[in-house]
Amino acid sequence: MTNAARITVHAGWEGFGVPDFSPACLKLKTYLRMANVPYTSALGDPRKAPTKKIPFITHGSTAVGDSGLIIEHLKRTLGDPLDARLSPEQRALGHLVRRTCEESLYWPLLHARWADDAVFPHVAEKLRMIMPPVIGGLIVSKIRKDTLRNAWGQGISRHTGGDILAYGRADIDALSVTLGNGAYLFGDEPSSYDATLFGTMANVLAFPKDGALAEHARSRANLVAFVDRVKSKYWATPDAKAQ
Ligand SMILES: N[C@@H](CCC(=O)N[C@@H](CS)C(=O)NCC(=O)O)C(=O)O
Repeated sequence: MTNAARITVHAGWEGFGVPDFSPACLKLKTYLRMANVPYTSALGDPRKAPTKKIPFITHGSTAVGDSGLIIEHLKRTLGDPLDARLSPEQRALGHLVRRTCEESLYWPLLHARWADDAVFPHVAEKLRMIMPPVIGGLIVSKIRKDTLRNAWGQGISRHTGGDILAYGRADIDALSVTLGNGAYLFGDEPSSYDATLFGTMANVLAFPKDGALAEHARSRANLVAFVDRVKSKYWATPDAKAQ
């Protein structure tokens, strides 16, 4: 795929053994790698993003936010090397996989990272890396408060820890059965939906590593092998940093 205008991905960054510890950011960067689209990456500040969330991209003079909308934009402007071959049934199943990752399993993962007082300091430490030195701690506390308010609004944190875990485990099991024994969701070549599955599952497995959600994910050998496969094929090199 050729690309005249430069693409900068404003996203998260490496941490906890994953190339980007934001599932949506890791999905987008993996999509770009799978589609063979060159990009550089920059630390993403949600406050500067079109949707106030990361990732967002600048592509020439155009800025686009939201990993799903960005991928649609890339397909429109650069072509669709990964998904063009998929049947309507595969697209429908891929869509359900994507929604399960992003709208369902996202929440137990968020809860595991942000709600537990023993786990959150590790997240805070990573966030502090892009914060101003003196007031950075206060900003991180505010982000945590807002995130936990969102988790309450969505409903996940109104449940017991056991129920939240059961909710996440059920999603992991469904993803494992859907993936089956193939290399990727739809055969030997990846689709955009594999990028999504990787963005989520690599993060579930990575952090919190000792948590019950990761422990359950480790028991699903095909998901573990899938994450290893995508990592070794598409993440042999780190991101080139934007100047
Ligand atoms: N639907 C969005 C979700 C992106 C998202 O949840 N981004 C998080 C980081 S993982 C974020 O920017 N959070 C900052 C905030 O909510 O203020 C996408 O796929 O891009």
